[in-house]
Amino acid sequence: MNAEQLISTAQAMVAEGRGILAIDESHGTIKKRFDLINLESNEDNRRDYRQMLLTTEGLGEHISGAILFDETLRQKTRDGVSLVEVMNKAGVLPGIKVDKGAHELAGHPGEKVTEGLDGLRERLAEYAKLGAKFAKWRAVITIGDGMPTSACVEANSHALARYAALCQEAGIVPMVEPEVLMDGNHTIEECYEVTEATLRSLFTALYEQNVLLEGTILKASMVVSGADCAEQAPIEEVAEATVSCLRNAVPASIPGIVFLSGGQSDILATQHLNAMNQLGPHPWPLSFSYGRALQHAALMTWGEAPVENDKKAQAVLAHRAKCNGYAAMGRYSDEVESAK
Ligand code: 5MM
Repeated sequence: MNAEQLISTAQAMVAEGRGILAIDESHGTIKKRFDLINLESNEDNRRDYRQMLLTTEGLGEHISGAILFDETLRQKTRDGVSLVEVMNKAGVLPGIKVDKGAHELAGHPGEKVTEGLDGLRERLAEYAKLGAKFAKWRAVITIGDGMPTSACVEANSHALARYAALCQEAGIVPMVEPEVLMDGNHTIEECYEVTEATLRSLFTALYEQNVLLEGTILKASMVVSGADCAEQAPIEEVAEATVSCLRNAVPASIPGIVFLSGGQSDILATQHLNAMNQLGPHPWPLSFSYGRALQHAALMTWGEAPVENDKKAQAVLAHRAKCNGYAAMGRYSDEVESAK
């Protein structure tokens, strides 16, 4: 493990005003996204779409890295240039999703554990050769009747920590993502409690597995009201609760925290990030690693005329990236949003 290299990659991922583009949808998820634009999910269409995103002019200005799915890391543009090369030229670090998805946790109906540790050492060695600089593993925690159980939280933390240690051994920065799902009618207070317990469990596991925190990025969910909760906490409350929860559970040695959007609208995800940064300074940079909240509008534009609309969709992506880049500095405003 080269600690210096891990630390400098991790710091580059959360450089000022920059964040991560999450385009690591597995085949099942990208099919759901393409269904929205009535497009078949086949290898060429997935390449065309992701090529469009990654060849956006000036992408590196507000995007420090992009998380890819295995297929994309190996793909080439229609002109035969590897997408990894395209990213390197744009100053966008290549990342790779290495988990094998969340599966039913035996003995715990309704709860999931993320799989993918078997053979991970060998897969990481190959990904490093293919140019991956960071990796991502997502665990999902559900809030519900009697959930989460400590068995579920601990099983997921243990897997995240084992994955993180293997990444660092391979010279790859681990992005650890314990996502507390927004699904359900729970209150923001319940979300706070579960998120804090999940983070405490995760950092205990990372410590036990000898993971270098300075070379690790946390991908966190925000502390929000459940999607079906009658009372939705306003932006300021979400910002204060999320920051307070993180300050209580995340060591200051973590080089940065990036958020997932989890089903929030594009603009709300940007507003939440901005509000949190306006409460700073914080012990760590707070930035973004959005999937849907960065891609949705661009996907809709592209879907009207795939490939033909590349430039139009790229302008939409560049705009969302800029808005979130500003939010990562606490400088987002209505003027930034409407300046297209
Ligand atoms: C892009 O979506 C990612 C892949 O999910 P699947 O393995 O289920 O296909 C997902 O992990 C994503 O990186 C994060 O959840 C953030 O995405 P959102 O849309 O929540 O910002």
